Amino acid sequence: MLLADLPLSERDPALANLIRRENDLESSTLRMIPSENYASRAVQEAAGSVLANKYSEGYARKRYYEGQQIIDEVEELAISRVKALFGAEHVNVQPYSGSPANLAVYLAFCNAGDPIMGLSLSAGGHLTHGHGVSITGKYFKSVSYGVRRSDHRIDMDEVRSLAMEHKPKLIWAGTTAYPRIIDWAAFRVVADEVGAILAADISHISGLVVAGEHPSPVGIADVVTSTTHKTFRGPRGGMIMCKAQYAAAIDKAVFPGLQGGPHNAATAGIAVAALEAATPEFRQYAKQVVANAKVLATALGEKGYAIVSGGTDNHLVLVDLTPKNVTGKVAAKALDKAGIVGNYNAVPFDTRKPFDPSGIRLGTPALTSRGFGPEEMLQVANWIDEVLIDPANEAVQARVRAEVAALCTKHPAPGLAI
Ligand code: DSN
Repeated sequence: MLLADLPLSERDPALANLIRRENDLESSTLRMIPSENYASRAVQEAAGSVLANKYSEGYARKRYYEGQQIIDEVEELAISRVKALFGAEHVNVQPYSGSPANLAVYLAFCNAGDPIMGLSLSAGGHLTHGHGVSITGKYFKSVSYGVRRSDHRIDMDEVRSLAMEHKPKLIWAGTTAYPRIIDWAAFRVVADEVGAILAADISHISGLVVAGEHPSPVGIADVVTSTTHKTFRGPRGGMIMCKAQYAAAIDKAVFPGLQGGPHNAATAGIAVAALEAATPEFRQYAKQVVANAKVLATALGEKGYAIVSGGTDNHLVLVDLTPKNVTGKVAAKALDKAGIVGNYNAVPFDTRKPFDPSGIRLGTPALTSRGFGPEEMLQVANWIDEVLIDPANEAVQARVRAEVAALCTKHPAPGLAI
């Protein structure tokens, strides 16, 4: 047998073993990072397929390389499914992920030095929405808006007054750590008032948008970006939807502006994810993601945790641990030892540093994908509390980890090897 035909377990046992261990970790722990999920076996098969062998700079029917008979069909299938799902006029499925998708938006609409606006990272925005350490904060004149101190909602009065003052070319509406509904129409009004392009980044919530669990910005925003692996439950990847009038600018910005050949296997995975997202099962999953997050927020609130914004409308809960006298990093590490995997996160108006902030961010997409409902979420809230009451208590962490693993056995994670 040729070396190239050997299975991974024989060709590279060390790496195969690492993958098996990651599989076991994902199987036996509660994955509560809100941006993570379990892609289906079909999505993984497509995303790990022979399509990755092919180079295909350009777009379907207009490529710079030959041999595109199949690739063109793959890309057209992904585009047509995503278009139908979101009701988008134009779709580009080539961005490598969310950050390149967002960079393509800048390239399509802005010049270096132009003013742009986005939600600050500390209030729940994303690095690529103009944060100072990101290229988007260095190459553009970035103006950040925040949330209100009183209720942690995006302050549309501030958005408007900053927009009137700075006249941004581009306004981002989109979040990574914001538990509430985004009012796309209110952003549209401000963007129109100052003549700005409105870009909605729905990376975290695209699965909820598809299912009608969060209002859609498609048709309101000029351009909509998303990753494909979060609530949408596809492969690692990105996509951009836009009004027809911006199609050429967006396509040109993605290729040749920013990227080379698209990752065709990822494109295939997006096509599969879009097929899956059109099913009643997916709608039920998305509904349960939100219901589970509400149960978790309420249960933790009742145990004395400060829940940012007082609750949640989406897939995540941002917990301010200040009343519990434990820091975000200490909490996240203690929970990780107990098999509950989240991430430490700044809370609005945090007085602590980003590397050890006051909060943790917990999401329900992956737990919901493995079939958790309200009963399991109450159990999860109890475990979180048991661990955080004494985050140095390794005996409690070990006991909870064993109980977590037992519950996980009852709810096998989809898409994993047994
Ligand atoms: N890393 C993602 C998240 O966790 O929200 C954002 O890109």
